[in-house]
This record gives sequence, structure tokens and C-alpha cells, in this order.
Amino acid sequence: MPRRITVGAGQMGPIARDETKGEVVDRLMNLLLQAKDQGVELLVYPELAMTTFFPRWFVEDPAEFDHYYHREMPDQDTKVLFDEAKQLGIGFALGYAELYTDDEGIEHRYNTYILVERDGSVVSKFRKIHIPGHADYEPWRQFQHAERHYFEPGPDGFGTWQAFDGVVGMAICNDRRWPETYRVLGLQGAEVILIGYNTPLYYSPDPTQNALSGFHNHLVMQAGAYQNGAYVVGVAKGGFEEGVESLSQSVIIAPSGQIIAQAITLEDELISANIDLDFCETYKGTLFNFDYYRMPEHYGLVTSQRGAVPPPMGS
Ligand code: CDV
Repeated sequence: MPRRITVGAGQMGPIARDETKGEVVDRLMNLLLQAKDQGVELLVYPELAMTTFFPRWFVEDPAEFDHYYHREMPDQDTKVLFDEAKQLGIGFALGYAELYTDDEGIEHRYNTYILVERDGSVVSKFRKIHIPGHADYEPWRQFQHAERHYFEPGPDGFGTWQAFDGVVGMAICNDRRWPETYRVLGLQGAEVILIGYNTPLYYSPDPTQNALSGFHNHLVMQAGAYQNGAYVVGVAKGGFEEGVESLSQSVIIAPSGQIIAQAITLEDELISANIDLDFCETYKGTLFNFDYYRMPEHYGLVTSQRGAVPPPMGS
């Protein structure tokens, strides 16, 4: 029995600062209805799909931005989306800012994905691990990227789940630039990796990278797909948002590393592809047969140290 599934990337254009959650949900619903027309069974929305990318502004007390976060998912704003998706038999991954209070009453802010199956059951959450940008106000920047002020790294690591007739993993934005992300997912059998992103085209620490933004975006996701024999669905929230332009170019990538579908606008746009999950084995069972070829006894540094340590001079 072939394991085929139609996946969709629900790219979003900008979300204005004063756009209400209801207005955003209307847009997400519109993408959902288009997904139905295209036979999509798994629809992937971007990182922080419910709000403008608020880390571009610095407020001393993050609680001032609590209205951008969700304490529950679904909640009163998003329940209509969850209900409609279940009704249509479409599963989805939704990125949002999560405010979580633990058993000791301590509040945590995470940049989160929730994955929901076609029958409406919640498969899992993933909380972004690699938090880019800075924690303090940096006046020299054209705009802030204070993700490290607003989010802490997810404590649960990278997981995969049996879902959508295959093995699904998730990552969020900056996670996609790190090969460790894909490898840890690959080592858990990932066949489809879902990645949402908000990537400003102007990179303040080194503007020489601006022109390469689209190239780097596809480079890392195509490499991650190929080296782990997995599909990657990369989904942007792009376009001009509150004066800052972000990358679009959402893609669906095959385990061969080839791009199967790509968005062409800077706006809300659905792309989709019918994918064969058994095709992953073409790579997982040959060049990237981990069991046969990997040499983990030589990879210890990957987890035993964080930064690079060159050999001493003269050695
Ligand atoms: N939202 C992100 O994680 N954005 C980063 C920026 C800072 C470069 C990214 O890696 O795309």
C-alpha cells in the first residue's frame, strides 16, 4: 500500500501590528479552504502565524506583549480554525507564541508549533530550540531582533511522531540553519520535517549576507532533506511587515534535495505537493544508510562542546 500524502505550505504575507487575531484566523481559514480544494491533508503554517513578528520591537517588560501570546491552544480565537480543519479532515501545524505556567507557577515564553492530526487530535508541540538575535536593547540596529528577550529555548529537544501515515518532525526558523537539527530528527526516522520561518532580509550584524538570504534559506533546507532522506516543508511569513521586509520563497523539498514546489508571491499563498513517503528509503537505504555508514564514535565533539576550539599554535 503506497504511503502517499498531499502536503501544503500555507505561506503568509505580512501581519500588521494592529491586525486582530480574528482577522488573522480569517486568513488562516482562507488558506485552509484552498488546501481543501487542492486535496491537502497536512497544511503547514509559518512560525508565529498569529501575530506580527513582535521581536522587532523592544519593550523592557515582556509582559507588555502578553497579548501576542496564547496560554492555551486552541483558545477562543483559534477554536474556529481547529473545528473547521477537523470538519474538513485536514491536519495542520500552527506556529504561535506560547505562554506556559509550570507546576511551580513559573511563566515560560516559547516560540511554538502545535501539530494536529486530520481527526483533530493534537499530535504534539515543538518549542523552538535555537533562539537567534539578542536579549537586550541594541540601539545601533535598524530594527530589533530581540527573540532572546521574548523566548527561552524549548526544553524538550527535537522529537518525531508517528503521524500522517509517516514519521513527522518539526523545527522553527533559525533551527533550520543548524545541521544538528536535521540529524537529530533523521536519527529518529523523520520522513517529513515541517519548518516555519520569519527571516528579515536585512541582517543587521552583517548586511553583506542580505543578498544571499534566499540562497541560504534553500541551501540549508535542501541539504537537510538530502542528508537525512526526508521531505522538508519550509513555510514563510514574508513580505513588508511594519517597514521590515522578510523572505518569502516557501518550498516543499524532496529527499533528493530537489525543490518540488515553491511560492512565487510575497503574500498569503498555498503551494502543495503529493509526496510518496516510501521515496525516503531511496536515500535512507543507500548513501545515507545511517546504520551501515555513520561513524558516531568520531562525532563526539558535536555534543561535548559548544564553540570551536582550534589546535594550539605550532601543533
Ligand atoms: N525568526 C528567526 O529565527 N529568524 C532568524 C534571523 C535572525 C536570521 C533566521 O534564522 O532566519
